[in-house]
Amino acid sequence: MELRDKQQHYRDQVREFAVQEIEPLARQIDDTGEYPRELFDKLSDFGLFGIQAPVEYGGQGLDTVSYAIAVEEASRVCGSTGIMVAAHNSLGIMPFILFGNSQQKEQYIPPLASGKNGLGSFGLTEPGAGSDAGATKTVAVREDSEWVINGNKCFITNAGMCQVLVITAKTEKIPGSRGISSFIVDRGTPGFVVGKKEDKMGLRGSDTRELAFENMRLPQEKMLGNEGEGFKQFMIILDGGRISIGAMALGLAQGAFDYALEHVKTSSFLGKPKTNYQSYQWKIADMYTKIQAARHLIWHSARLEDAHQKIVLESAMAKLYASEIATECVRMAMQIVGQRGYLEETPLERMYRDVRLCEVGEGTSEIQRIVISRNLFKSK
Ligand code: COS
Repeated sequence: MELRDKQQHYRDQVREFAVQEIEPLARQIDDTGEYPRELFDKLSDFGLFGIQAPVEYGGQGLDTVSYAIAVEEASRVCGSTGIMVAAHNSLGIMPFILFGNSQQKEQYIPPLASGKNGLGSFGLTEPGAGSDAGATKTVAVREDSEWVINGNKCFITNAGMCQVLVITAKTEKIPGSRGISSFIVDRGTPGFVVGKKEDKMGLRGSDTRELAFENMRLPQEKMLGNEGEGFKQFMIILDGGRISIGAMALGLAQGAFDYALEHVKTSSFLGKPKTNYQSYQWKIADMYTKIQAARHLIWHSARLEDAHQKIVLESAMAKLYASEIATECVRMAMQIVGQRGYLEETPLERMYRDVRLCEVGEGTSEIQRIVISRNLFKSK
């Protein structure tokens, strides 16, 4: 699948930036669980916090294919950076781009696109409403001209670094997903409590937290879109988010593959180059084929999105396939490299932990299969 010249040029630029600036700090980020401020500022200067935000709001105004490329390249060297960039762009800013009124766009997109004052975040998941996103228990009750919000959210990416986030809350007592609305919550709003950072298996430099809303009062102008539209808005956002997590999985798979390929090309076994052995040849061939197939699915979804076509089916397939082959490829790379891949001195053990999120985060593989099969059952 060919890239346009501009996309190819962007890919080269992001790769160079990722290799020079992000990769040398990837292990430190994983070890400490802290994201260095200096590197964060470099991501901001490079424009990675406003990839698809319109130029008039201070963003890069790039297409979805370029966005997927940026997430892939960042994740190829550092999963924590990949998910931070992915969650911010697709979940943090996109609700404002797609559903904000002009005042909300003007107020929120420029600072989010720069990232200098913090990131954007997305509060959908709750302790009792993960895969069943419509089971939201957070409630917003109207009192005079304000909404009083109570509830909890969990597994919220970038929560500790966010300047603003969009959340869902039930505004009407209608069962199921209808009656859910979206609200904009600024950091520092009284009653908005950010919990402690979660201690995760992988992606340790990415900031994941619980949130609580305790009699948090918001004026009507903090509602995003119309009352009752929250669930559909979030489903549309997640369609795009699936391209991002697919791209993140792809980057991790490509990073592991590159490491394994280099190992095979430069090592020998029983006095012969490893490239001579079918055992290595087949593993390398299988990995590369699957990685390319995943890239095709991701870029195809991204192109459909750029053409304003529906991507529900395609993005679910892209995320499902990329996540599953990425887990397989990282495991295969470790098998190729042997015990050295199990040591912290190689990136493989980190990738092995990082990649596991892709099959369980932003919609499990099982959820993707539900979305795919529902689409097939209803189509003629
Ligand atoms: N785009 C636009 N509208 C959509 C949509 C989409 N992708 N998906 C659903 N909708 C609409 C439906 O058309 C329906 O509209 P009407 O009420 O007008 O008929 C409404 O939303 C409800 O849809 P549905 O009945 O399919 O909702 P369900 O509760 O059955 O949804 C799944 C079930 C599992 C698909 C949904 O809860 C889901 O995607 N869960 C995963 C959530 C997730 O990924 N969480 C991780 C977040 S981490 S940031």
